[in-house]
Amino acid sequence: MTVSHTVRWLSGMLVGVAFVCCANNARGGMLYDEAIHGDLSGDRFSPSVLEFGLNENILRGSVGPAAEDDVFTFTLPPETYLASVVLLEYSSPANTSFLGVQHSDVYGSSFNHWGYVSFGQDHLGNDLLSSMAESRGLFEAPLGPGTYTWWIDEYTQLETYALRFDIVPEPSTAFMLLSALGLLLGPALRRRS
Ligand SMILES: [Ca+2]
Ligand SMILES: [Ca+2]
Repeated sequence: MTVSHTVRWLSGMLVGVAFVCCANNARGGMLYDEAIHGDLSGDRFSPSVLEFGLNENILRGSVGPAAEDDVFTFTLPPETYLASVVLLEYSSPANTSFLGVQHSDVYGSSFNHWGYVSFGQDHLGNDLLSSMAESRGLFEAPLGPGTYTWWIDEYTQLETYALRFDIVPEPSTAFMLLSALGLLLGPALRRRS
């Protein structure tokens, strides 16, 4: 293959890569704010279904006192993973709240968690997902494709919170694209040098 053929082939590949990237960006992250979109379900067996997308998904709401909990579920499609869950905002007189996760479309048990974390002001700006993974050692962060249900609870006091769920393409996808570009660019650059 001549250099000109290689360059034309590379151009076609770049267009393809750009198309894939744009398509992925089109499924961008979302904002769910209870003040705008309504209270999330408090039923562990009928959670609110959220359509999270790639990039940053922000969830803002409140729980407690009494039995006001928030339970929601979302599905990570193939070739995506949940990289982190960052606490952006938090306010509660108790300063101790609970976030649990189940690898399921419901939260079947209120005491047998797949992963969990107790969090408060000290966790602002921190990734909670790694602590949840370490809590029982049943999974590792990041989370891969699948359906996960989350439960936010505050025992006695009003709690307001904002969480950011960071969803990104699987490393293998980006790695394969970069590897393909490297294989294409390598011979072309060597011939031109
Ligand atoms: Ca709520
Ligand atoms: Ca609720």
